Amino acid sequence: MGLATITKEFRSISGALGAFAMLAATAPAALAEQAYDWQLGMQPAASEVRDRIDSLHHELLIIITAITVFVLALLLWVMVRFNAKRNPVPSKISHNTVLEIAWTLIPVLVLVAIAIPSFRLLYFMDKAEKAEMTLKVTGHQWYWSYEYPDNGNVNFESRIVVDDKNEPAGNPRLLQTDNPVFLPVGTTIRILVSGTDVIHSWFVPAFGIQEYSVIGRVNESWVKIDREGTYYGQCNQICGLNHPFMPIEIHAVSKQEFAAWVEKQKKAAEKGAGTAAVASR
Ligand SMILES: [Cu+2]
Repeated sequence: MGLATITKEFRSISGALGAFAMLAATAPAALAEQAYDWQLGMQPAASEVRDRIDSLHHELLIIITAITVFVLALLLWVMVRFNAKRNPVPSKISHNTVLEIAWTLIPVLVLVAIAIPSFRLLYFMDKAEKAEMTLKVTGHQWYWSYEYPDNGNVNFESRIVVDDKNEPAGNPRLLQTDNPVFLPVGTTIRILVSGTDVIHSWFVPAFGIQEYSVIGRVNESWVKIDREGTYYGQCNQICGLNHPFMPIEIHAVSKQEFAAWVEKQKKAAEKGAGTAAVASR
């Protein structure tokens, strides 16, 4: 490969990288709460739990990179310095107490250094401190149902909106539901997850929540949503035929808007013989 070819290669690679960076930077803001084409990295965080998950991820990435580089350097050193040509008479030493203690103790210390922030995060995610309201989520084959025990027991089923050619362009495919979940921002919300048939999993990446919905059990999680917007999630436990078709759509709104939505749901429930399966779009 001549110098000119290398320069040309480099130019095309850096051009592609530049285009890629621009693509990432100009990803439509409206789609920020869901995955988009050619996405790199994770969805932006919308809760403190997810912020902390991201921080731990970054810390681990640094540790992993350092270890990988160190091991690679050792391997290269051995290959170059101690190959059969340069080192024809190999050493017969088979023990070195200091070295053996070091390569046992250092990995233990690295694991402890990882375990401390990891457990701290695990307990932070575990339960809401002083929850202001509760959302109960139930997984079914193949849809979700929701209950708001602290808000007049509003409850409804939420099913996928299948592809509709009349939908305005830009609406996310296979992520929309007929009855989106409404939640207030800036509110500590306890989330209880259960199931009725097989194991599902309520997964909302932007909130950092992935909770199994298990029959006869109630799993707990929580969220305090940072900002208004529409957030999407999916069942991420293989649960059967229509596993990919039970999306989660959450509209995070202001406390006032949420209160208004609750009132609307309650009124509709009174009219509709006690069941509040109200289309809210
Ligand atoms: Cu499922």
